[in-house]
Amino acid sequence: VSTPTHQQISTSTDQQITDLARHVAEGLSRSPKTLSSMYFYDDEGSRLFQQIMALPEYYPTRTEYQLLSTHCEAITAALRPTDGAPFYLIELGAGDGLKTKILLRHLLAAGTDFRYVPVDISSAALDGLAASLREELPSLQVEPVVADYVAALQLMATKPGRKAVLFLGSNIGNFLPAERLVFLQNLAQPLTPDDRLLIGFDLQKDPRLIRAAYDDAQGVTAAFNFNLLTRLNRELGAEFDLANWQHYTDYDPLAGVVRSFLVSTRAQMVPIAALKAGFQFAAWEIIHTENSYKFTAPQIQNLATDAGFRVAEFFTDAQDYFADVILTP
Ligand code: AVI
Repeated sequence: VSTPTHQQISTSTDQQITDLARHVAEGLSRSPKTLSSMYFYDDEGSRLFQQIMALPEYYPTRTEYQLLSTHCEAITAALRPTDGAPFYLIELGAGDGLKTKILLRHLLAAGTDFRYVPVDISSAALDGLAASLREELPSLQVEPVVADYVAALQLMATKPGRKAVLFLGSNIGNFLPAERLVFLQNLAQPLTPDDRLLIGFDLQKDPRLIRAAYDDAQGVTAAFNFNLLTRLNRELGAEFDLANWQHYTDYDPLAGVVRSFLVSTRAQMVPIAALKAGFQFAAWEIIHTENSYKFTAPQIQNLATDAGFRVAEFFTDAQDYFADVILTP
C-alpha cells in the first residue's frame, strides 16, 4: 500500500485545466503569441529540467552547487536563528533538492532544530525528493507540499514562528520585472525581521556562454520547450504537430534576458478541442515561451530594496557567474 508522502494545496486538476485553457486562449490571441514557462513543469517537464541541470552547457546548477558547498558554513549560519530557536526551512521550487542537501546535511550535523518544507508544483519530483531524503538523511523532519507559488505564499503565512525561505536556481529570473517585484513584495509580507530569505540570481556574463546554456547540443532544452506543446495536445486536445515547430533561443545583453521561442516552420492552423477553436500561425511566426533574466549586483541590490528587503550577505562563486543572496525584511 503506498502512503501519500505530500500535502496537496494546489487547485484541483479540473481547475488547473480550466486555468491552462484560459491562459492558452488568451496567450495565442496576442501578438506576439505568448505562453508562460510556468506551464513547462508537468511531471515530464520537471524530469526534463532535471536533465537540463546536468548538461555541460547549463552552468547555473553546478555553479550554485559549488557556491553553496564553498560557503555552506557562512550560509547556514546566516539562515539559522542566532538564539537557536526552532524554525521552518521552506524551499520554493525544491525539485530534486540536490543543492539543498548540502545545506540540510550541514544544519543536521550542527544539531539545528528545524523542519524542512519543500514546495514544488510537480508531485512526482517531490515524492522523489522525499524518498531520497528518507534514505540519505533519515533524521530530517520533512513536510513536502505540492503547490504553485501563489499557494506556497499562502502556506507560508500559516506556518507559525521563525522561517528561512530558500528560492534557489535563479527561478526569480523567469519572472518579468514587474511580476518579480510583486512576487518578492508578497514574499516579504509573512516574514518578520528575524526571518531570512536565500535567493539565487544568475549573473550577467559572456553572452555566448549564456546563450549556449539554453541551446544545448543534445537538444534537451528543445525537448523541454516542445513538451509544452505535447502538454497542450494531451490536456486540451490540441493538435500541434511537433514536426512543424522549432526551438529558438537568444540572449539579449541589453535587456539581460534569454528569450525562448517555439517557431512555426510553416503556415498552419492548429485546432484546440477544449477551446472549440483553431489558431492560425503564419510561416516563421513565434510563440514566446520563456524569459530567463540575468542580473548585475546593483540590480539585485535595487530589487531587494524596492521589495522591502535588506541585503544581509552576498555570496558569489570564483568566476562571478552566480549569486546567492541572504535578504532580511
Ligand atoms: C527554472 N529556471 C531557472 C530555468 C532557467 O534557467 O531559466 C529554466 C530553464 N529553461 C531552459 N533551461 C532552463
